[in-house]
Amino acid sequence: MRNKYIFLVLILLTFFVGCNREKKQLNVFTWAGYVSDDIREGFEKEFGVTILVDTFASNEDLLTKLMAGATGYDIIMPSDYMVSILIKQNLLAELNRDNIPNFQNISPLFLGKYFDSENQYSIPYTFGTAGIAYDSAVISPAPESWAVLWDDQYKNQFSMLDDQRETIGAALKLLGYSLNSTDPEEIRAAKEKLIAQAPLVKQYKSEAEELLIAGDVVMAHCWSGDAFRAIETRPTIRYVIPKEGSSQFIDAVCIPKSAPHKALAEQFIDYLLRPEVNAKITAFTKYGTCVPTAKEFLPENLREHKFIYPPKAVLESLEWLRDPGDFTRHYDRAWEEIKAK
Ligand code: N2P
Repeated sequence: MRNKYIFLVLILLTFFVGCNREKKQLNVFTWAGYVSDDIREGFEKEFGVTILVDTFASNEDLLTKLMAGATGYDIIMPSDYMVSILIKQNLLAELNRDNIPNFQNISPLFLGKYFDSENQYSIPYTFGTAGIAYDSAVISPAPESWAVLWDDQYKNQFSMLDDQRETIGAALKLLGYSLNSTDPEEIRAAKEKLIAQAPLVKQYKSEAEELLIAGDVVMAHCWSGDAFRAIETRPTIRYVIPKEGSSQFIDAVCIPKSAPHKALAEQFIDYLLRPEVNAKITAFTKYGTCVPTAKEFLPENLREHKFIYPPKAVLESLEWLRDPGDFTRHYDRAWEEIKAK
């Protein structure tokens, strides 16, 4: 009898010691090229944990995974309109501000937005735009319109974002409509446009900078920071926001309701909001910082660059993507048909 107890105690002890030795793991689900090694390693060292980063190509990919019951994620980075959808679906945890004292470092310009008016569920990570990146050594004069992505002389030499709202959005803009159209006729027209374009498209890919850097394409429907990153390797690359207008976004940091390590996730958010860490986000992603004091830690060329801060006239041509509610199924269906081509 006694031996049995000793045996049991030994087993339990081994189990607990084993558990303790295992480091806590923070699981981050985000866009490609969004969390640099130095940001990850800085947190890992200071907090004695490991961070695992997994990536998605679009907000809809993220939503699909979460709706399918993915429960391992502690940190996710949806864009603005997807924050509203996730709140509505009851998939986000409320942030405890007591654990995020650096919240005060955020510029009010990026707080209280339509998608989370009290910032109960999100803090801003970066902001940017969508447009066209092109190699000025090959394509000249500079394109001005989305129409260049329908020019058959560039057949097989360009990519489109693998993102239903952005890509249908580009076609809607070309046609003179809103990114947030809820008119079935307009969605049909945009869909027809994109079906006609499909034979020209080399690839639908959200990580467009990879194609630009490899020289697989000379032009890409692309997000601003990713174009900016491609320039480091290929200095002839330029970025333009077409005259018909485009999208702008704020990508947020949220904690899913199902997060296994909520307190640690809040510590991570607080860490991201330290000015010197936040500067590393911009230095790496080439998207804008929402922490004004981070600018002190940024090289001159990243403080006011026009890729990050477009001129006023361009800004005025930009729209935010919004949650179209039940109408989303029209976008879903159109996208399925386009991708089937
Ligand atoms: C970064 C992608 C930016 C995300 N590679 C656009 N919301």
